[in-house]
Amino acid sequence: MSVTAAPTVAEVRVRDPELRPVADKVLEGRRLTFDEGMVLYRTRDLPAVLRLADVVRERRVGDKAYFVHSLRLSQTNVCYVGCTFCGFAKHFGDDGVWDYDLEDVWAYVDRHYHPDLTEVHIASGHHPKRSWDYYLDLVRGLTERYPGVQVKAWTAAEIHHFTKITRPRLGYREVLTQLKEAGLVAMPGGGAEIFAEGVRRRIARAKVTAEGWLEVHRTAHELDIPTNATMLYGHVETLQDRLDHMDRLRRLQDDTGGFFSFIPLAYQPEHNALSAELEAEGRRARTTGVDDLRNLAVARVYLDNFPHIKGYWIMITPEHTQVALSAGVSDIDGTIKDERIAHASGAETEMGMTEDELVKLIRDAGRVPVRRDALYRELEVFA
Ligand code: V47
Repeated sequence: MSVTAAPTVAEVRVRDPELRPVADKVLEGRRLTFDEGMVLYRTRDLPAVLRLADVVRERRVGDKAYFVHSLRLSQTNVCYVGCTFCGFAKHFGDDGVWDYDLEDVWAYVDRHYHPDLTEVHIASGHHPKRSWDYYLDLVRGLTERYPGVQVKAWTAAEIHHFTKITRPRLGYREVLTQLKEAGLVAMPGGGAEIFAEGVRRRIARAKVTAEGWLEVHRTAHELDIPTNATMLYGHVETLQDRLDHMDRLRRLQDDTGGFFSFIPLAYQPEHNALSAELEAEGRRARTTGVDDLRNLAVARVYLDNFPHIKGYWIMITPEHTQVALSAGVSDIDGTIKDERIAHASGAETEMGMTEDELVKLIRDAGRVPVRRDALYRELEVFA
């Protein structure tokens, strides 16, 4: 299939008559309505949905698939927000709690440092006692100590928390401006969970609201801080909730163009209150491979203004991520090295992968691996 010549519906073999007009629109490069997006979720013709997503992916990036030399840093797991899906948060005095001073942060990065390290991705808990200066010093210190390493930090939920600890109280714009002046280069997409109010109230009642999350990202984009967006799925949300989530992101992206990638996060159902609640109801929430693939494919087709859909191998396994490279995914995150959040909720994948493993994973899927930085600039093409 060539990158320029648009395949026809016949060429992508659409068997479901309800999907045909939707497929026509996708192949013509036209935007889908909400109802048409729902057809992608509902149809039994999953192979056609995956092929459509692959066409959209190929039109955007050709044969390339991206990864980054990254390090995850969670400077603390102290958090009192109480999201029910989370197995990561601890309270002071709990077993397994950690709370790094700046010296501990430098020691952590030194321990995991690699000459190709490009991005430190920071996400953590809402710590009730750390001062605002601590966070600025953390970004400044990383930027000064590790030249060439970009700081991608914190989630919109944490940015919202920072506005509450500043005295006098700062707004999103001031908090982000000061972080940017300290060296912040980009922001991760965590904390979005599911925007739909009913579900958000059940799983993340005390967290930043959907509107707040979107406002933080809008403000970041206005300040030229690019960001990502996530969606936590596979728990108590409906398929409409998932598409509604994507729809709100698509509208914000129309306004700002500041998102790089969309990352569906498959719910990890161990050691958290939500999994216990569901078990008490006689339910067990765990996404299947087909659910993961369809979800990524729907995202690729529906989010027509997002440069990349990211397959997060930590949560959906490297094997499914590899298959997802033929279902809309053009980015597989990175080496990561020390992932704590998904593993606290039972993820069974490794804590990190080597560059060689990522390159092989991409090559074996028939794609050309490209090592990128946090701003998606190409650093190395593994031809
Ligand atoms: O903010 C917490 C989610 C996020 C669970 O921007 C859970 O490049 C599933 O945001 N099951 C952290 N998810 C991860 C994250 C991320 C990952 C990869 C790439 C990027 C990026 C961002 O994980 C949290 C929360 O939304 N999370 N607990 C759980 N049990």
